Amino acid sequence: MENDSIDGLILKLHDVNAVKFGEYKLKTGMMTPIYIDLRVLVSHPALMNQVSALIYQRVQEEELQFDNVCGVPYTALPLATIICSRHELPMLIRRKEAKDYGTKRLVEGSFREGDICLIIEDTVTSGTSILETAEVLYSGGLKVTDAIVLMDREQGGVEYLASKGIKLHPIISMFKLLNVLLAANRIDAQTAQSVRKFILDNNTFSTKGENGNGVPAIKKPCLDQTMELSYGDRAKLPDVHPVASKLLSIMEEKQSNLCVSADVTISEELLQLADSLGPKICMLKTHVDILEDYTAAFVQKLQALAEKHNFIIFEDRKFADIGNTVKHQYEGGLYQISSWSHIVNAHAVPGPGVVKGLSAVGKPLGRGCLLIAQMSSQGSLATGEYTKAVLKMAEEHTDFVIGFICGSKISKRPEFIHMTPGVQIQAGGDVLGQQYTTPEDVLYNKGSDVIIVGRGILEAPDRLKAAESYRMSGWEAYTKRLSKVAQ
Ligand code: 5BU
Repeated sequence: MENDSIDGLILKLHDVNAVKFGEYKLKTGMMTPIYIDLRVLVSHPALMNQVSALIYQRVQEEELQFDNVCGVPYTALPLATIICSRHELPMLIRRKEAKDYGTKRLVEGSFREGDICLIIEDTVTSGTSILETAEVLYSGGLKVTDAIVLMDREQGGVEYLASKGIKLHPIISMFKLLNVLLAANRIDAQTAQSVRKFILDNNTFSTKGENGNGVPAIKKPCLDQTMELSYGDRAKLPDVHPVASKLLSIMEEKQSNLCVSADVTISEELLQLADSLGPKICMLKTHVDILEDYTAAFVQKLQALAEKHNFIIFEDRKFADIGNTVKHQYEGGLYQISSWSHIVNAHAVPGPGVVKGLSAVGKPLGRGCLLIAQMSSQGSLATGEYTKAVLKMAEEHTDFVIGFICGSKISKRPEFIHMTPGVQIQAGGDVLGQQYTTPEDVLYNKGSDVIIVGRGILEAPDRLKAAESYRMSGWEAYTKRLSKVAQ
């Protein structure tokens, strides 16, 4: 099915007020922040035709086999009528109440015992309306194998109907609808996020199962279905850490997901790099312990440049000791890292104490921390179960941990930022086990958020030109990813 036509339809449905945001009560009694009211469709004939055409297109794509068609009364009734009239398909009408005279039939139209009837519905929440109609059809001797719905609220209808032997084919899903409205600036990120949370928290099928209604409990909808937000939208999420929010806003504003790894050994050269590449980057990564001439005055100048060019400072210290020791390493010693670096990182090897120790120092200062979930070097032990344990540790410390150093996206929480080192324009490696992959691969295929580039820029004949080319390819890969996911 063409994406453009679905996107256009969603916007039109919003135009005619068939999609409303606020506080509404559903038929089930549940309060909802989004209400879909497709009853208004009958006042918009062009829209009626468009919806009917999309439903029929879906019937063809799925190669559905059936003998007659029934629209769930009342909203889907005219849709079924248009489809059946245009394609000369036999239609059935389900009565809501049997007449008390004449035939007393609940299903109008002619059919034979064992005929398969395709059900058409406008909106599905739990799937009970479709089942009610199916049960009336069953009592008349018909069979139901498939149903098509224009709008699926993704609250368990598909699973519930599947458990009853009916395959539901949705045309528009709730997450798709939110994506399109958000991309067109019809709603803001907060609204989209609160609706998304509501949908995930209110799966009628999984809760029914717990209540012993004979419906097996299943997991909530898979988070893979969640929408991909832009950096700017993620910066505004209610639960995002202030440092993550700042970084994401910078990325959006400067159209840059490039972090330069300023691995030079003379402080003046580092400052020059920061000043010249500052406009191209969202973040500057340092290893201050490789500087030959570190001074407190140097970090003051670096902070001033971070202000001037609006970038975040990340000292790649990789803390990896017990909580009490990392506290001292972070706060004290020669470098007093916590006083100037917005972000630091840590290995999870010591257990949660390392995060707790760093957090005791960094949290009051409003700093953030990345956990090293994977490494770019060959033979790294940070893989598989270890990576999963790091993810869990991060989820338990979201007041301080803002994301990961990793090779690919490991968490679906949009509040976490994924950063990947080992990036060059051409894949390859160095003699000491560093492994490189390309900006396109990291951002588009692997779903990471930030590319960390050192020698790819530092060893280029023109560092500024190289930085601009990494910035551009990183941004292009990210925008391509956003448009891919808006499906
Ligand atoms: P390169 O010159 O682009 O290879 O530099 C990569 C930088 O990222 C360098 O400072 C490393 O210390 C850092 N790094 C990395 O390469 N791989 C990792 O897994 C981690 C950090 Br963690």
